Amino acid sequence: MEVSIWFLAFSLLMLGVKSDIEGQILAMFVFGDSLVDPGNNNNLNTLAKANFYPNGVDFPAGVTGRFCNGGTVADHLGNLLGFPLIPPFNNPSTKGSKILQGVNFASAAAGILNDTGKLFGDLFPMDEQILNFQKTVEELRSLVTSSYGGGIEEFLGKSLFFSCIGSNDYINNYLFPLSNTPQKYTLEAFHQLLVQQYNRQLKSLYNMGGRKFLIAGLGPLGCIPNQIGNAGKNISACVDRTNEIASQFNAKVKEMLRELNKNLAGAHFLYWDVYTATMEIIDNLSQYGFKFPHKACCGSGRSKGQVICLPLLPLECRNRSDFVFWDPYHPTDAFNVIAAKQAYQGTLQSMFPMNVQQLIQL
Ligand SMILES: *[C@@H]1O[C@H](CO)[C@@H](O)[C@H](O)[C@H]1NC(C)=O
Ligand SMILES: *[C@@H]1O[C@H](CO)[C@@H](O)[C@H](O)[C@H]1NC(C)=O
Ligand SMILES: *[C@@H]1O[C@H](CO)[C@@H](O)[C@H](O)[C@H]1NC(C)=O
Ligand SMILES: CC(=O)N[C@H]1CO[C@H](CO)[C@@H](O)[C@@H]1O
Repeated sequence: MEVSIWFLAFSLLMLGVKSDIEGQILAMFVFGDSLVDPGNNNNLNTLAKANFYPNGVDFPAGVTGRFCNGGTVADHLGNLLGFPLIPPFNNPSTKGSKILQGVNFASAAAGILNDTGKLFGDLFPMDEQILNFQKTVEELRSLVTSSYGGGIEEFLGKSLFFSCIGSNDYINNYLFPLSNTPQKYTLEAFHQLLVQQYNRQLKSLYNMGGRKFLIAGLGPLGCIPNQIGNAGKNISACVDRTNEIASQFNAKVKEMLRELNKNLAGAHFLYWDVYTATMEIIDNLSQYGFKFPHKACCGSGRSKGQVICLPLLPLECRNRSDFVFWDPYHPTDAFNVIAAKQAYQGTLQSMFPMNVQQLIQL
């Protein structure tokens, strides 16, 4: 009897230790486009890069290739999870112990489709980001055994997979001026093509060991200065048609993730409703500390949305945190701080009420 009480106490103690370990997230792997690219395009032959001032003007690490005055939403989310900056895959120094807390594969101009963004030059489309992840897993295999103790499967199962992709498939493909994609696909068929490819891509990340996924839906693409400046009739309002297109895609992604959650054992895919969260901020601007919802801080032309942020342009906006948008396509550091906090501890959406903080406890 005494023995079993001790055994019980010992077991509870072990459970306590185990659940502490289970509450940890060991690494973060990031996939996506320029919204989360930390400089993977710097050494590629492409126009889609941001490794020049005034990008990074408010970033401790300075100019890095991030399309932002400060940190991306992946940087701020990583910070909340206790990670240092997750290094870019396409950098010779990203190797050895530096990859033990994760790697960022995101590439500016990239989309779900291989063709998306090609008009700007070289890039890593989602399929190639996944191939690059596979290379990282091979490198991690022996590192993980010697430093973490557990196997690679356990390690990946306790990692966060963050994906933020799809905007370019619309903005720089289907909706791009003179694009021939609309001749090949109806809008509905194009949404379906993207969601079917994305489904295959997420499944392959699951098959390689991913279990905890944060999947960002598209933001209100009709509200970016690029759309307002070029396609908007009213510079004080978002472009409804572009917003509708983003919403249609999001609804299909959400449904697709619901299926993955049902069909893939042990998988947790959180759908992050970035669209609603961003509209909430735009509609209640001052409550979030912003003054300008529709025009970019750095850029030129109508709504500062027609010409990208370039070193030659004077940086007129001294208070970057007054702006939702840094340049014609990307939000400011101030916005990314709010968004990351929301992913970490807020309500991501009403359907499956769980946030990243809860996901990592599973
Ligand atoms: C996209 O390109 C990659 C790498 O070149 C290739 O492996 C993959 O099969 C392509 N995807 C599709 C859907 O064709
Ligand atoms: C432009 O949009 C704003 C905000 O929705 C609205 O208040 C204003 O009436 C619109 N102006 C025109 C000319 O439609
Ligand atoms: C920047 O913001 C601060 C505080 O909100 C304000 O005092 C200052 O006048 C602003 N500067 C400019 C150039 O807008
Ligand atoms: C936080 C907050 O005040 N949100 C408000 C934003 O605006 C909408 C529509 O005006 C309100 O319904 C929210 O309560």
